Amino acid sequence: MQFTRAIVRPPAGSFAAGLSSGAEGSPDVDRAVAQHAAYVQALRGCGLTITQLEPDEAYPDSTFVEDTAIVTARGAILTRPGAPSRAGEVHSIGRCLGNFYAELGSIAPPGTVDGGDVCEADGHFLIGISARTNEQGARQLTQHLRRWGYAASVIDITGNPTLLHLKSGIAYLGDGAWVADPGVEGDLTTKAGVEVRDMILVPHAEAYAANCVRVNDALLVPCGYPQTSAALASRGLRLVHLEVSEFRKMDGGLSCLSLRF
Ligand code: CIR
Repeated sequence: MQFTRAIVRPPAGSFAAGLSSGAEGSPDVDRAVAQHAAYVQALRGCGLTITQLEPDEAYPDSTFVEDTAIVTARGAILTRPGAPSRAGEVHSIGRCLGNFYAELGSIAPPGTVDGGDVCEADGHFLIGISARTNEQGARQLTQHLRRWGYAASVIDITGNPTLLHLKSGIAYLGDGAWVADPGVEGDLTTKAGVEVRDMILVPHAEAYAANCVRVNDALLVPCGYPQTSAALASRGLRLVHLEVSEFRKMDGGLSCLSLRF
């Protein structure tokens, strides 16, 4: 699918107070802001028009805009994030999306959904059940998506505690090609009901590189994962390497920094 727009929000001064599994230390906020600026520049280089929201000090995780909405060619749904500290992030995203979508769906309690758990592959949406997205949320999201004529299926990643979100472990590259963490690959291939023509498995030491993002003719990939990069380059994709070390420290990656549509 061809994207024309992205919504982003630079990290706020409070960024280091966000949620983190904490294994990699505290992020440097100035460096995160610089990495974010380079990310936005890369999106512009892919032909996208950028809507940049103001940093929001009240929500340290609010730079991870992907978790707050599911945006599709046929409609958008505000999520109900699984982490209580992030619940309020959806209000400003809703106001912004109102400029682009006539009507916004929503997820009602007790359902929870984080956008990082939702991966689209040519009109088929995979929804991860995780510590953030629950069965009720996945069911509600599926109803919205089916109403718009999309397919949806669920992958349970709760047995993979190293993955915060489904998209921490898989990315769709287009044309039936996937990048996946070996822990998710089995379910993706056998249970998800999507076409798998090519599968690039990330080595254990490069698990973080499973979160890459196809944007039009380019694939955004994190710096520092040479085996995965070589495998992706061998498929003829135009790779754009981006440094996201400070976002990794907060358990985030390339996909979560934008809403693309
Ligand atoms: C969180 O724990 O919610 C944030 N620190 C990281 C969210 C990353 N989002 C994503 O991968 N979609």
